[in-house]
Amino acid sequence: MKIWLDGKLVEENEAKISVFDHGLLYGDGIFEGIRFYNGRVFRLEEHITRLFDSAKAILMKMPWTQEEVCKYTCETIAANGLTNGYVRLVITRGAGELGLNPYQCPTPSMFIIASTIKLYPEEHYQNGLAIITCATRRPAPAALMPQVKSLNYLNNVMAKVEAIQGGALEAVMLNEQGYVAECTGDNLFLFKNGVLSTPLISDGALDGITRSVILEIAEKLGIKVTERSLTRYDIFIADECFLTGTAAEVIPVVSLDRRVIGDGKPGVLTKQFLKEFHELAMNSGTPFA
Ligand code: PXG
Repeated sequence: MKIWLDGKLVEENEAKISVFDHGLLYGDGIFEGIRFYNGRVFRLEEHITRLFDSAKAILMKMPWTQEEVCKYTCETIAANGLTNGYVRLVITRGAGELGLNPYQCPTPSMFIIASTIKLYPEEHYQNGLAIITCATRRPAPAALMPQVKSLNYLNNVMAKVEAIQGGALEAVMLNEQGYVAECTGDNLFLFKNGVLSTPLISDGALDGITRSVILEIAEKLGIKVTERSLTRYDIFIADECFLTGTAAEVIPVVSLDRRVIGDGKPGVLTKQFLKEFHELAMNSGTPFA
């Protein structure tokens, strides 16, 4: 596997970063996960824009332009001979002295990995996912900005552990007020009486790219959407529920905390959104070959 690292494509075993890198020492850095389908990168510009917004928010001065980062992303995928898969971009604060001060790190490091990812077994895309609510809360937006796709994922990792230990593959995370924020690596949607609802970003959700694709599809289909504070109650009484994310794509949810949602099968509207999503994914995007 060829890895893009600070301007060069190198072999995997040569792709190394310093133990003094603040990305490793403090989680001081940002990332993006992007899928490519059929020789085209899905929503590349949106992902790279979010990456640069994350950089701006954490005062990281980017030595590359957005166009350059798009180009390096495409080059890395092409160099690995992949047609469908997943590309991960990581930008760390770079190597510096010990101590939190990011100004100790003169230049950020970037690496790009083009690979594949599978979050959930195929059967759950057909039959739906059983999820649980975890006790681990999302940090308050004033503590850690939810829009920043940072390298601080310990909160999400601990929530994922709770899911697994509770016999589920994914967990709903609540914020400090008890409102639904999102899952550990996906945004959450539900349908009630034909209306699509999803939590507010200010309730602690990442402003997901797949989330915005779903909102576009809803607009195209003329389905009413509300972005609002949701509680577990709203999920319990929902007709349908599904999760979205680059890695997860669109996956139906059929129970929460062992309570059946709707009729316990992936819903009609969810299936329609799944289909629309795959059509968009397979037929749009930035060619990389
Ligand atoms: N919430 C969180 C906390 C995420 O990390 C999403 C929502 C969905 O956002 P997008 O923009 O992808 O629709 C994410 C994204 C991985 C992996 O390696 C995780 C994500 C994306 C890609 C890979 O587990 N999470």
